[in-house]
Amino acid sequence: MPPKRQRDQAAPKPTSPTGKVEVGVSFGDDRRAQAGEHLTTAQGLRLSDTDHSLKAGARGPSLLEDFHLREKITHFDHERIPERVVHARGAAAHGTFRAYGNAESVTKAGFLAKGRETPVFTRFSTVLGSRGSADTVRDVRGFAVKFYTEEGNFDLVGNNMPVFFIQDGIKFPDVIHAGKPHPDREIPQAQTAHDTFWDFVSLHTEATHHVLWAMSDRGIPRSYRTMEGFGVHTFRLVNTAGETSLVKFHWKPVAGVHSLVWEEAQIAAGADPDFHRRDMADGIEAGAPLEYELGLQLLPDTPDETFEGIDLLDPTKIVPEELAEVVLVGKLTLDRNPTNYFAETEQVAFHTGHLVPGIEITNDPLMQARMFSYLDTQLTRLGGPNFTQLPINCPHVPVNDNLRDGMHQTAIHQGVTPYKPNGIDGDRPIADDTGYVHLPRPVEGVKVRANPVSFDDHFTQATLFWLSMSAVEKAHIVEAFTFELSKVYEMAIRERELAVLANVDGELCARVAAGLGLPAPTGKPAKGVVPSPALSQVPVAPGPIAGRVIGVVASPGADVPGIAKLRKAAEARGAVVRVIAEVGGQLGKGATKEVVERTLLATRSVEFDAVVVAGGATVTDPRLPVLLQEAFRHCKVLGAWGGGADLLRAAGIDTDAPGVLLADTMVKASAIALLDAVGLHRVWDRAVPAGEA
Ligand code: HDE
Repeated sequence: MPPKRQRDQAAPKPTSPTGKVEVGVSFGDDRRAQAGEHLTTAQGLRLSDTDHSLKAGARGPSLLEDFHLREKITHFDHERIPERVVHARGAAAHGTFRAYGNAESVTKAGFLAKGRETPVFTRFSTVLGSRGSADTVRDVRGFAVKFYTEEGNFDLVGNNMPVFFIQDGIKFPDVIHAGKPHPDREIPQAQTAHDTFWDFVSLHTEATHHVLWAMSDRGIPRSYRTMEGFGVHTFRLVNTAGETSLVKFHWKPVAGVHSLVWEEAQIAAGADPDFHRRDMADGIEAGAPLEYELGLQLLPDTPDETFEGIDLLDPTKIVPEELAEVVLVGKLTLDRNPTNYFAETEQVAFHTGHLVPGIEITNDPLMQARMFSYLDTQLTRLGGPNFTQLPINCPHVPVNDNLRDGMHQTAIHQGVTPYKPNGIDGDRPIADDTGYVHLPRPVEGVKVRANPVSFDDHFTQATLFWLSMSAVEKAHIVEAFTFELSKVYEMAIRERELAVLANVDGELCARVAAGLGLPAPTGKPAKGVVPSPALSQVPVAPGPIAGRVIGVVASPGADVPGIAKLRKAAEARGAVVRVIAEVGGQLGKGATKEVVERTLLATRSVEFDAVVVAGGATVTDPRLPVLLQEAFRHCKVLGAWGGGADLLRAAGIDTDAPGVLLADTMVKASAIALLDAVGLHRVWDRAVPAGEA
């Protein structure tokens, strides 16, 4: 129990950040929300006019005594806080984590106990771009989860790729400075297709494995819903008996792992820079939550911290799933959008040091540096040490920390003994071994600036990644390297990166070199590397389509009941149908009406996972062929029923090509065929000759 307030002491009357004392009474259900009938100053003074400053005459200068003008402008002047130096662009959602209970034997972490439900807040982000940059750029995505557990907050601050560019955190400023826009002109924004990035990674070859991931389809996810997540580092789990295991954390999306294609990502960056955050917010609003299962790759805690020759302290290495199974231990459901972007998504503060009993970090030198960085960065970003008192950061358990004062202190601490040991207050609060105990482990060594020798292999796992890709994924990787390197001005950098690729795979190097019109150097790629099929993201069977968008091209006179049938079938699977027409308004009469949600002027193909032309549709707008051709080129499912097929043909679409589904009428069977095809995500047969995919 905290010490009692003394008789002679008082404290400010309990209130909320918005000054409400009473709960309810015309203020809605949240005391933190501003409400009330009248506009006031920050002091609660009712205002009579907020449109005119106080002047010496209607044509005169403004008066210094205008406290309302000064308060309003001063607050506005300070609305922005520094954006995150990395991961500035992000979007987040609230949800719940439900544990299956099968991790109880390996960790005492309470939130993994059977049936335990833990509130969470998850923020997804890009790394390099500024806060206002586009969502669909080629980049790594952050996947940061804050669990408000019964033992305090646990933050799993991961990415959508399982490896990192650097092995030691001391190189982080280097890789980020190289990836950020050039310091002189501040271009290019939010991308790696420029000289400094490729200069750095071609010299710093430990980045090669991560660069392969970034140039693969993983660098341009379809949506947050279809991204895997990874803790990247190896962590240590501790169970109630004090036994330990090493672990790699995985998030497996229920919707499968899918990506955009590069041209689509580029168009989306212009047509809808909010592509991913809109997709997440719309999906949640429409009742299609984002779902992921938490997976543990459990590895024996051996003295050399190595598994099958893979050094588990090296964050540029994965453990292939074929060698160590990913055991699913719980489900994350994100089903509520934030109410206020700034208060929640911007102010949330993650930290790798927010740990709970049963989970410890390892000596991975990248992880070790992160333990310093995350707390430090919040001091500047959130303006002082009390950021944990912000509603989004507050633990959901009692806090009794003896930390005092500081900028923006909102707690009113009682007592006189914020120190230990103390005799005055019976040495409370208590610190004993019911709390977090760092498992005793021997540490010894010579003080050096060095890495283990096992960190020196920079290429074998890059080769493993390349060899694990399907033909279409390989083609995308070649295209991405060729695109990025052709944006590099310095020829020496292009050549140096080709020399790096030569050590990954001769074919990869030759194909990129051919695209750049340069000779392909020879290298020494590792031999006998066994591919890991789990790394490929091409689905073998139709997956869920919740949150997917099907565009239906229509016009007055189109088969509106047919559209309604398709909508019903799509909505039953959590997908959305949007009607596209030349002009807005409503189609159909009576009970079966369809609202035109997109006009050809205001949409692009990138908004849709599949495009279908309704029977009876007549459209002459020249934007339609562009939309259909883009969807075809991006290997999306196309379809038509009745006379709609004529519009496909008029756009130059080969209606005999794979993934172009024609039907006489829109009946249940045609809807099912179409939706199953969307479940396969793309029609890769169109991109790659049959048999090679
Ligand atoms: Fe971060 N990283 N990071 N990082 N990181 C930040 O913390 C840092 C690293 C990751 O949505 C910063 O609050 C260092 C790896 C995510 O708010 C900062 C190093 C991984 C987010 C920081 C790394 C990450 C961050 C910036 C090398 C994947 C966004 C603002 C030692 C496992 C969290 C902030 C959010 C954010 C430092 C490497 C993931 C500066 C020094 C590896 C998802 O503290």
